[in-house]
Amino acid sequence: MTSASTADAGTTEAGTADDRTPEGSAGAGRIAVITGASSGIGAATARQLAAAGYRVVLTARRKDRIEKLAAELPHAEAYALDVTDRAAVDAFAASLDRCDVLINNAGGAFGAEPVATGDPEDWRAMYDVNVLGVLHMTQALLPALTATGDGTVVVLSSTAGHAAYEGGGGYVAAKHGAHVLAETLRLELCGEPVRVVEVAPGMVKTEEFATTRFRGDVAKAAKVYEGVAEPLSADDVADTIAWAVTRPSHVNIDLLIVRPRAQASNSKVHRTG
Ligand code: 8X3
Repeated sequence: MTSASTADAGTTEAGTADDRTPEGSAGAGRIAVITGASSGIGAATARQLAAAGYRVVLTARRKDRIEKLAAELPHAEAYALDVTDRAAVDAFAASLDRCDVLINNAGGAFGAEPVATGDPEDWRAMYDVNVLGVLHMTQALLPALTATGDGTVVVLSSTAGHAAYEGGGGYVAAKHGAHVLAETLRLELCGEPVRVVEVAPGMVKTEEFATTRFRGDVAKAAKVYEGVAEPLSADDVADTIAWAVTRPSHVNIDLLIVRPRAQASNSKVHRTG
């Protein structure tokens, strides 16, 4: 068990319901840390890894949300954490007894302006959370991941990390950064007992992604998914993450690009109506 409950004042532990038996056994005795676990893909991944038998450590800035989710899951803990705060990340890492899997999910898009008019502060914030957040968590947990003899780092990039699109701006730039971070890390860790997996989702309809990007403009956010019969759900993406993580240790799924059938590229989407 992690020692999250005994760490600093920012720490909370909730819902270690040891009387509930997880459905799966792939993760038995293993600990998975998930960033951005308060909603969307992060929360869905926490549910699926918990179902696979992992003890999950949910991290996010919104303590109330991760505490609530942790209380619903078997063997789950919540730890309030901002991945852009290096000192806080280091304190978190020091509170763990072990870490087998790190899911770098925290991220997001702020704004959809063209490059000519994008706000540099938005660009900075996106670089901070989508790239430096991954760097902080990975650097801090790499010793623990290596020590297990079978560690896995997952980087949630995006199709925005593989192709540019108008209005993608700082998000496209930051996700390209996350993509090459994963690629570089995989090269550098070759020979070490740590896999590096990148999952790059396309159009995923979550409660927050587009609304955050459009600064709370719900109508604009809804337009993103307008006429698309079945955008991906957070569960669809979590399913691919859980699959990649639960492959045998010697199998490294380098990169999964996951889109809905109706989306052939970032700019080619089939819409009806
Ligand atoms: C989200 C995919 O197309 O909005 O990461 O950039 S997209």
